[in-house]
Formats: sequence, C-alpha cells, structure tokens
Amino acid sequence: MKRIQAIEAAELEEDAKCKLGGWLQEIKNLGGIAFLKIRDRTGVFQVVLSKEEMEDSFDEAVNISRESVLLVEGKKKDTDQTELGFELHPISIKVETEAEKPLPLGVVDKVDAEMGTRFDNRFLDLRKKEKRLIFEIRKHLLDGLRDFFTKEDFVEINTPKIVAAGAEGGATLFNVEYYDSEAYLAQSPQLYKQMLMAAGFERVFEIAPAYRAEDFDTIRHTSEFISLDFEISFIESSNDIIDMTSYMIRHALSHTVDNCEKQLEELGVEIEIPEYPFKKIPYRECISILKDKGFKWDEEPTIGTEEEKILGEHVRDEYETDFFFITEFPTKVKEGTFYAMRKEYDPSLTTYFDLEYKGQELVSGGQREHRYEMLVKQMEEVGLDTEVFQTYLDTFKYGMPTHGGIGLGLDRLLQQMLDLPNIREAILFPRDTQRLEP
Ligand code: AMO
Repeated sequence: MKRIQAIEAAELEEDAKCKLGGWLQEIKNLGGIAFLKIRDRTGVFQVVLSKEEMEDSFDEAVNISRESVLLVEGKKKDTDQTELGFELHPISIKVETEAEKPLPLGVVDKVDAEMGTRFDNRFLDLRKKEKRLIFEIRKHLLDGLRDFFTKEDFVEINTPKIVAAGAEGGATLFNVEYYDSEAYLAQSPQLYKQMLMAAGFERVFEIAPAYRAEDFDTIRHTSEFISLDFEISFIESSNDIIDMTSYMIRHALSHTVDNCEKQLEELGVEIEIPEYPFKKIPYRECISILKDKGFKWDEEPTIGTEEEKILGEHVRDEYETDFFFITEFPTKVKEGTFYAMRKEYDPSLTTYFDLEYKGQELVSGGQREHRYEMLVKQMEEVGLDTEVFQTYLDTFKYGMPTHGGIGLGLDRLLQQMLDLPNIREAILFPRDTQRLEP
C-alpha cells in the first residue's frame, strides 16, 4: 500500500484502510489504551492502541522513542476528538528508524531553546510548524516575484559568483583561492547586470546568493544572503526604477497574501500591500525630520540603524504606511558607489535611493553612469584602480544605453513581512561570523 498524507486520509470514508507515515511526536499511555500522535507535513494524526488487542506489541509500541519515523497501516475511524477529525486503528506499525535519546532539541516544547542550539540542530528546529511555515510563505513570495518579472518580459539571468573585483567596496570581500590568482565571492551581480545592458538584454533579473564579509553581528546582516536584482535600460530617470520597484513589491506581496491565507493566519501576520505611488522623501528632508526629533551627530549627519527606525515610525504615523523611498542620496554618502549617476543640476547629489520597510533598508538602487569618460572620472575621484575594472569598463565603450536597477535582500523582505526578530529565521542554514555549519 502506498503511503498517503494525513490530510488525504481525512477525506477517506469511515473504515477505509490506509497507510500513513511521520514522526512520533507524543505518546499518551493510559494503561489499557494509548494514543500515538504522529506528525507529517500536513498535520498531526492520532493512532489508537488497545492493550487487549495488541498484547505484547502494545508495550513495545508505547516505548518507541519520540521523533522516530513510523509507518502505520490501519483503518480510519471518524471522531470529533482530534484535529483532523479521524483516528487510525492500526493493523501494523513499522518503526522505519528509531530516534536516539535524548533529543538535542525538543520539537514540541513550549519554551523555545536558545538560538544557537536551534541553529546547531536546524533540521529538528525546522520540524516545528511555525518555523517551516516561514519557508512555505517564502516559496510563494518567490513565485510572486518571478510572476511579476515574467509578466514584465524580463529575462532571468545567472551571473558568476567567483569574481575578480568587487562591486560594493573592498571591506566586505571574501577571498577565494582561484588557481594561480586571487578571486572573491560576488557581493552583488550589479556589474554583470550592467554588462548585459550593453549586450542589449534591456530587462534582466537574478535571484541568487550574494556574499559579504560583514565583521559584525546584527539581526539584519548575514555573510550569505539571497539578493534579488533587476536592471533595465532606456530609462528616462531613476523614477522609472522606483516605479518598477514599487510595482514589483505590490505584485509580490499581493501574490503572497492571496496564496498564503492559511499560513499567515497561523503565524498571526497581516501584510500591508502599499498603495502606488510609494512615499518618497529626499535624503536632506530625512535629515531635517531627524533634527526636528532631536538627533545630533558629531560630524556629518548620517542615516544609520537608529535613524532608520525613527524615520520608519515617523512615516507610519504621518502616512500610515511601512514603505517609503529615501531619494537623492548625496554623492558624499554614496561615495563608494562609483557607478551612481549624479544629478545633472547638482553633482553633489546622486540619483540613488533606498526603499525602507518597517524602519529598515530593504532595497538600494538608482540610475547608473553610462558615459565612459564620466564613469572613469568618478572611479578616479574615489581612488579606484581602473585597470582592475577594465573588462567592466570596456562594455561602456561600444554603445551603452541609459540604465539602472536595484538590489533587494530577499531574506530581509521575509523578515520584515513576517515580523521575524532576526534575519536568520528567514534563512534555512544561515552564515555569519560565528557559523559555518550546518
Ligand atoms: P546594497 O549593498 O545596499 O546594494 O544591497 C542591496 C540589499 O541587499 C540586502 N543586503 C543584505 N542582506 C543581508 N545581509 C547582508 N549582509 C546584506 N547586505 C545587503 C539589503 C540591501 O538593501 N549593487 C547594489 C544594488 C544595486 O544598485 O543594484 C547593492 O548591492 O536588503
């Protein structure tokens, strides 16, 4: 007989024979009768054991260790005493594999274990429904994003993750031994997206890992994250990118809400679908809002974690939304970003923006400088060795359209959407300064 899932068994007629399988979550032994609660992906089902009917095998069955994998063939009996509306009267019980005792991490314990213990034993941690639901929602979020890009006629790309030069500055590069030369793990696919604009692709997107050697521990940074990037050409201004980003967010969130009603209800989460157009606040205006709120800086004003949080609260109070763009980043602030197009009327400002979500940066992007001479000039200004970037620079010499794009941290989006306390909860096997395993 083929194993079916608990939820499928619930649909069967009374007395139908079926085979179910899962992890033994709990045993309730009342002496003459015992209940096994077994969990599969779809729910927890109950198997009723009778000492009178089973004799010796009863004692064996009630002593099986928790979290062992069992296959049970039996008869379905309807009851209103269980979550799924049925219980199974067993014909045979097979212990597929027995779990060792004690478990390094409880699966149904009321109190959550320390985060370190949970992530050391992530496969057990993920047996908990509320942890697994996050990844079911993530799947629909990704579907929503891909669906958007398909509708908008984008090409999905994969760019190299072993690269010769960084896109986001040297400080966060991971070194890789690459035969006889030095290489790095890619921080962002940006330079490749741009090269594909020179190749005439016009609209590309990528969803792939990006690597940053962040040497600090925060609830919103990891060393490896999933970066969603798009790039579009023949744009008139960075507003075209802001618009595309806004439509993308709206589409992906609506798709998730439409497809994850059950999961979101179980997690007790409501997701805002922001109205178009999203609120835009120029950087200098953000600084004056912060000044009005009593912020003071020793040197130049900056927007860091605390500032972002306060701005997020301000926008929520004033405009009833958790989303807003910070626009017109000063050239000084985006100094490392040598490729940013500056405002024609004021080169001290760039066309770069961030999208903030619940007081945290979610997206960075803007219009790129597409004119070869200007790009070289900007690179020299920040002291970059143009030779290192020569293959990238060459693509600007033979016809490059106006273009721009964004990078979005997918794990951060999920973290903020579901109000997760730490970005690591949105990642199956996170990587940080302390963790390389599992
Ligand atoms: P930026 O460096 O701002 O921009 O990154 C874009 C987005 O990626 C996410 N992110 C991270 N998420 C988790 N852990 C990290 N260590 C981490 N670092 C970044 C954030 C961030 O907003 N090349 C540009 C994009 C572009 O202009 O196309 C870039 O990478 O959500």
